[in-house]
Amino acid sequence: MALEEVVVTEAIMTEYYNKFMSSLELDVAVVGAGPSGMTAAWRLAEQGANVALFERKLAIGGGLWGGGMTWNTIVVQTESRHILEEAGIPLKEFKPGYFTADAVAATTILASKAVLSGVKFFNCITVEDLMLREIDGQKRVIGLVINSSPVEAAGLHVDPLVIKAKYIIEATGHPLELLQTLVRKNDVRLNTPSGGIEGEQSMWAERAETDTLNNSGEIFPGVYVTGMAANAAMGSYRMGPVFGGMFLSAEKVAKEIACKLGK
Ligand code: 48H
Repeated sequence: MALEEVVVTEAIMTEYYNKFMSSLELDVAVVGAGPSGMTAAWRLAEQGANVALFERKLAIGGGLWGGGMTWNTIVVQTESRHILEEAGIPLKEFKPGYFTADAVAATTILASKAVLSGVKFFNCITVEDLMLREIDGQKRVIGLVINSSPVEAAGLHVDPLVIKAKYIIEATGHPLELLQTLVRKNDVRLNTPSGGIEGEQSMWAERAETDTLNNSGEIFPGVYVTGMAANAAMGSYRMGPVFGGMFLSAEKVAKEIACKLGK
C-alpha cells in the first residue's frame, strides 16, 4: 500500500481539530489526569456529559503510577472497592479491609474506561488561567485558559486559547494550581473556612481519607474540587499511597455535577 506522509498529517490535523472543536463548549472540563480527575471524568462521560480532560504532562495518571515511593502498588480500602471493581481493576485483599492493586493496571484501566466512555483527553496542555464572569451579581468561572505545555516549558511568550464549560473540576492534586491562580489574581472568596486556601497539612491517613470526601464539592461558583486538591484547599492532611479517598471524592463530585446537569 502506498503511504503518503501528507495524508498522515492530514488525518492527525483533522481528527485533533474535530476533537478540539467539539470541546469548545463543554458540560465539564476536568483539569488534571490523576486518579481523581480520570475517575470523575469517566463517571460523568458514561452518563452522557460532554467532558474533556486537560493534563499538563505528556503522560496521564498523575501520582497513580508511582504507588508508594515508586514501589508501584496502591492500597485502597473497602469503601472504595466498588469503583475499582466496576472499572475492572484487579484487587487483592492483603489484610481485612486493605486491598492492593497494581498501579500500572489501575492507571491504564482507569484511563481506558474514561476514554472509551467518551472523555476527550488533551494531554500536554496546561491550564494557565480561568475565565470569570459576573452573573446576577456573583462571580462565576465559565471556562479555562489553556496553552501548549511545551510553550510553557520553553518560557515562550505565546498567548493562550480558551474553552468554555458549565462546570470545572479542579483535580490538580497537591499544588492546587487552578484555585491558587483564581485567588491570586481575583478578589474572590472560596467556600472554605477562611475564604482563602487553607493549605495542606502533614500525614494523618485516616483523617485525611475521611476529609477528602467531606472536602470535595463546589468550592467556588462553577468550580468543583476533588482528590488531593480538596484537602489542600480545605486545610486537611495527606494520606500517602492510599487512594480510596481519591476515587470516592471523584465519585461524589461526579454525582453532584451530573445531578446539576440533569443526567
Ligand atoms: C493541567 C495540571 C495542572 C495544570 C497540575 O497529583 P494527582 O495524581 O492528583 P489526584 O488528586 O488525582 O491524586 C493525588 C494522588 O496522586 C496523590 O498525590 C496522593 C494520594 N498523595 C498523598 C500524599 O500524601 O502525598 O494528579 C494531578 C494531575 C497531574 O498529572 C498534573 O500534571 C496535573 O494534574 N496538573 N494539568 N494544567 N495547570 N496542574
